[in-house]
Parts: sequence; structure tokens; C-alpha cells
Amino acid sequence: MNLSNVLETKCGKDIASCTNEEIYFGLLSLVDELANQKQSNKGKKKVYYISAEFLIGKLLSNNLINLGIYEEVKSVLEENGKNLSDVEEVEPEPSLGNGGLGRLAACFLDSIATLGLNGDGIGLNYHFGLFKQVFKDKLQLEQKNEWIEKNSWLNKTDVTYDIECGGFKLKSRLYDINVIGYNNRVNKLHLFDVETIDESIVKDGSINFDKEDIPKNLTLFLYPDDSDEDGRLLRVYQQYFMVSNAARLILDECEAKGSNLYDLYDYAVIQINDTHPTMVIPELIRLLNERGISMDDAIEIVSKTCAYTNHTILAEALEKWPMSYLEKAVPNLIDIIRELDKRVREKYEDKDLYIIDEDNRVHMARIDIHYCFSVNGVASLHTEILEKNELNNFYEIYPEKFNNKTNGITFRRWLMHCNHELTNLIEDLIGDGFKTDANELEKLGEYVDNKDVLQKLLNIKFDNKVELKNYIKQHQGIEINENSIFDIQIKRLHEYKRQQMNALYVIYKYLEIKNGNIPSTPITVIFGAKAAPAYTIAKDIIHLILCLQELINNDEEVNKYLNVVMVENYNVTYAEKLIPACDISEQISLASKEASGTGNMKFMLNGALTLGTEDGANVEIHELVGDDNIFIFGKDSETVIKHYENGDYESIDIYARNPKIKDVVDFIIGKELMSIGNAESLIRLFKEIVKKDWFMALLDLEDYIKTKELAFKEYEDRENWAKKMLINISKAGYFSSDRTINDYNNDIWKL
Ligand code: GPQ
Repeated sequence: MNLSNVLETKCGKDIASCTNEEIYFGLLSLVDELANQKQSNKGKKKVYYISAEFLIGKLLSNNLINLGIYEEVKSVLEENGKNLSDVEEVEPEPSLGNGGLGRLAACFLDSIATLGLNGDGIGLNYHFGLFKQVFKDKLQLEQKNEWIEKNSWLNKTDVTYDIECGGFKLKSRLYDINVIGYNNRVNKLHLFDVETIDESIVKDGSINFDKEDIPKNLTLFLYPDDSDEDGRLLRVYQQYFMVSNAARLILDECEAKGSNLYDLYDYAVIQINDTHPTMVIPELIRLLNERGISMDDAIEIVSKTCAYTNHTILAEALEKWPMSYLEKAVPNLIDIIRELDKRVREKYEDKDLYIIDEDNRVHMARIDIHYCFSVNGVASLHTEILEKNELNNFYEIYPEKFNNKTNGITFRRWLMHCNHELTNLIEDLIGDGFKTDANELEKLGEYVDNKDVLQKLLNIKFDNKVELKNYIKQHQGIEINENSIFDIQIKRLHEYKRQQMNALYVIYKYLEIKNGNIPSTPITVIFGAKAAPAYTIAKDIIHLILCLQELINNDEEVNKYLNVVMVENYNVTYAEKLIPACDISEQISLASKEASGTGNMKFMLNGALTLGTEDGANVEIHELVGDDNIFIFGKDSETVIKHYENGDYESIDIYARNPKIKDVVDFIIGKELMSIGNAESLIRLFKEIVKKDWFMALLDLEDYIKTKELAFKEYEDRENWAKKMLINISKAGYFSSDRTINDYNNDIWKL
């Protein structure tokens, strides 16, 4: 194929005279054509990864890499005076996920295809996805994120179903996105939409719409989380619509391959990504009943087909739908859910095992655990906590169902695509085997004493910092110092992730500098985070950070040594710029609360050092790199869990006893911030920290400050720091999602 000619035909004119947009659409059409030509061997058994979220990010460059034509396309464009990264800028980012859970699903699809496995994703085609974040007056505003253009990665199919909800019927339509494996097969991401959707009911510049008009609004937005009250019933409709379509598609595909439905589990395995798709269990049972299969048989068949992944121990994130919602939205499922509950009650006395509780709420996770054949956590500590604490009563009756699958990330996106320089260096040193076998990164260990290699690593980091500096300057007009330490915390805003603790560090450092204690190397603390629109305290924390940004960056005494930046609208695209430029990766959740984290893995792979608690996958990172190559602080999960059990944590005691901490916390409502910020918000946050501090930021603050100072000190020895970087990269292979998916396949899916 002569790429230059093909692309010119696609674009309808010579490349040199095309706009970047025309080139983007030309490449999009070329990629889809190449993908559709790849005949994937179908295989008898298929995994269906059902998820309310697939945070896929931009697709162009990754698809070019996975098709093996990235370099060629790049040089053809260059020959014509065009730049591939300018073309990338034109692509809108679909925001079909909130954070880690959705991004994990996207990494998994990449690895499933790359390993040549037969597996598709099933989800919803949200038109505006998660909101776009805008800062105004140091507050977060939410706007719709339009991403579907006339030409997009979505391919309309002929598949439609009639879905019966409470009160009306919905006609669905399936859209497919090609999932191109790295040098391997092409799978599908199936996204269902409703034919009657009406984008015009969303007013410009907002995310407001009539929440009751389900046929028009069903797939407009991704639910931002449980704290958005009136969105809840709509969320139930969304979930049912997703799984009813999924169930029909799965049964149709399996029957077409020869299943008599009694052997469904020989043809399909359904991975339920958190509780959001749980209703697929009663829905499949219902559809099997409709096709003449008895209740006993249907329950057995479905239980042998479905597997459940738990992603959190946070009680507020475990879905419990009031029966009244389900009666309204999914009347067809009520009898079956009652039947599933009845069978549990007949067998067990422990009320905490019941599906329907005393307040008539339906516990979705309990349906999953009773009626799936596998229950997995997402990091070893997380699985251990599920077994010993959170789900111990279930573990006692079903020990054989429980298993761990430590999360992973795709190295195609999080190394090869986002960090070309580092990828090239690694390839020069150890060859390109690591691209398909991530464990080969271990070979980098040979170079820990090679000064030339260490210097190259530092140079690459510096170049990436300059690139990030330019990007932030261009997008937000903020100037940062590429010679400073880049200390980065990027993830959803949640109190358990403790961005507030990091902000308290910033205050500490500001006061230190004011007192004449100047850091040897300047520090840039970077945040990126969206808060759920109805999560007040999270928005207060954003406000505090934006106030600190204004105060510090405008203070001539301080801004030479310390800067604060909160990037606007943090998303996958932004992550791809931030991660390669990071020196210190902030993974500071309250121990026991972060199920795994996956940002921690991306940073490590790109040569950042972790500053973190013994939580989630940090524990496994720590084990792999050893004490000398990570900065660990804070109370461990056992201590934290005991505090919750005993109810004996009082932040006010720490505040009152420790004058340094008191000064730092008082600064939130001191004259400097109160004169530039919103008093109500700052006072509310201050009170929350002093009186409640549910996620114990003050518990670890002192140790955090001490450890962070130590990390900054170690940064001064550049060569030694580069060694630590190299060791982190060399040990990151374990966190390839190829490893994770192999584990899922060997232990659960058995494709
Ligand atoms: N996670 Cl339950 C989400 O991103 N959204 C959710 O609704 C739930 C979990 C995250 C979790 O907080 C991280 O620790 C994990 O790394 C991630 O899921 C993937 O497992």
C-alpha cells in the first residue's frame, strides 16, 4: 500500500493542502477500513465485558500504533509539511467514563485484542459523557462535552431491540467502535443508544435537562456519581437499558453459534464491571424463562456464566436501589429479584446476606456474589480486605469464588503513545520485546550503574517537562518552571484520595518560604481533578486549591520557589501529557480506601517515584521496587480499619495538640485566602477538617510532610534519583494489563 496515495484519495486532495481536520477524517476512515479488513477468527467462547464506563481516550494515534503504521503516517505527513501531533489535537476526546474504573475497562479491551482473545465490550453511547470542567471565579462549572461528529469512530449497525421499561418501550440501536489489538485481532466495543434521543433538550453551556423524559434523555450523560440525587432513577433506567440490550445480543450471538442456551456458559462469559451491570443477571434469567427454560435451570445457567469484579469498599459507592425505583423503572425484574432473595433467605439466617434489606432496598453487590461463579478484587490488599472485612460473611460461605486480579494498564497507550522518547531509549537498550512481553523491562536493571543511560533518562524527563510547560502555558496561560520538581496528583476529587492533605502541604511550604526556609530546588505542585457536581466538599477542595494557586503564583517572595497549578478539565488526553513529565507521583489515599489505583502504575512506568501510603496497588509497587525506590508514609490499613471500628478518631485532638498543624489548617480561614476566596466555602471546608475529617487527612499529615521533604531532598542527588527512576521502570512490567488479562483468562474466563 502506498500510504501517501491512499491518504490523498481519502482526503480528496493532496495532503499538503489539507487542513488538520481533513487529515484527521481521512486517517479515521483509513484506519476503520484497515480494521474492517482484519478478519478475526471468531472462536466458540467469548468474554463480554459489560461496563457503564469505557474511558477510551482519543483513538487515532493508538490505532495507528496498533496497526503498525504510526511511523509511516508520521513521515508521510512530515513530507507534506504536516505534523501528526497537530492532527491529534483535532480529535475530540469521548468522555465515556468517570475515572479509574472506566479507564481500566478501556485498557482491558486493548489487552484482550492484543492477546488475540475473543472478547467485546458492551456499554452505552453517552452523547455528552462526563461533563467538561471549566473554572470561573476559582470554582468548578460543568458543561456538556460534545464528542460525536459527523464522522467518528462510531459505526452504526443494523442491530436494534425493543426494550420494555416501566411505562414505555424504547427502541435501541447498536453502534460499534473497532478495538484494534497491537499487531493482532480486532474486537468490538458495542455501545447501545436509544433511537429517540434528543440532544436539543440540553441547553447550551449547561448540563441541565428534563430528567423525566427518558426516551429523549436516556443516553445523553454519564452519571457523575451517587451524590446527584435526581439522577438516580435515570441511572436505573440507563443500567437496565444497557443490560437488557447486552443480554439479548449475547443470547443472539450464542444461539447463532449453536448454543441451545442450556450450554450458554460454553459460549459466553460475562464480566460484570462493578455493580452497575448487575441487572444483567435477573434480565438473562427472565429472557431464558421467556424461551421456555425453568427458573431452576435459568438461575444455574446464568450463575455459571457471570463473574463479578468489585472496585471499592466505600459503603456509599456500593449500590443499593430502593425497591420503589426498581418497581417504577424495571417492573419486569421484580419477581425475579424477589425469587433470588427468597432462595438466599431459605438457606441463610444472616440478614447481611439478604438481597432485599429491612428498608426494602436491593443490594446489587449481593446479587452478584450469590449468583456469579467468581468474585474478584483489583489489588491484593483490596482482595484481602474484602475477604477478611467487608465481604467476610460472603467469603465464609463462598471461599472458592473469591480471587484477586491486580489491575494493569496498557503499555501501548501509557508508554509507547504518550512517551515516544522513553520508548525509543528502552528499545535502543533492550530491543522491542517489551512491547509484547512487558516483563522484559527487567533487562533495564543491567543499566543502573551506567551513567550515560541515567543521564539520558534525566534528559528525557526534562524534555517532557518542557513539553508539559508549553502545553499548560498554551491552554491555561500559566507559566511554570521546567527546572522545578514536578509533583503531581491527578485523579477524581474525593476526600478519601486526600487532595486536601496535599493542599495542606502546600500551605505548610508557603509558610516555610515566608519564614525564610527556601527549598534548594523549586517545587511545582500540580493537581488535576473533577468533582461530582453535587459533592460539595470536593468542590470546596477545588476552590481551596485554586485560591492557593492565585495567592502563591502572584506572591513575588514565594513564586520563585513554589508554584501551584490546577489543570482545567483533567482527562485522558491531559494525563498523557502530565504523566511523562512527572517527578513525584502522589498516591496518598487513606490506607484501605483506594481499591487499587492505576495512575500509580502509569507514573511508575514513566519514571516517576511514588510518594504514597500502603494502599491499593501501592503495596505491590513497594514490594517490587523495595524501600529505597519509593516514599511510603502514613498509618497502615489495619490501624485505619480499627479507628473506624472503634470510632475513636478525632481530628480535633490532632489539631489542638500540634501547633504546626493548627497553623496550617487555620490558614484556610486566614486573611490571605479569605480575601481572595469564597468565605462560605473555605469555612465549610475548615470545619469539615477540624470537626469530622472522615478520611483522616490530619492523621497522616505530619508523616506526609516529613516524607515529602525527604523525597525533595533525595531529588537533589540527580544520578541517584535517575537510578531510582530506572528501577521503577524496570519493575513496571507486572502492571501491564496484558498480565492482568492473562490472569483473568486463565482463572476465570478460560477462553
Ligand atoms: N473506581 Cl467503585 C472508580 O473509578 N469508580 C467507581 O465507581 C469505583 C471504583 C476505581 C477505584 O477507585 C480505583 O482504586 C481502581 O483502581 C479503579 O476503580 C479500577 O479498578
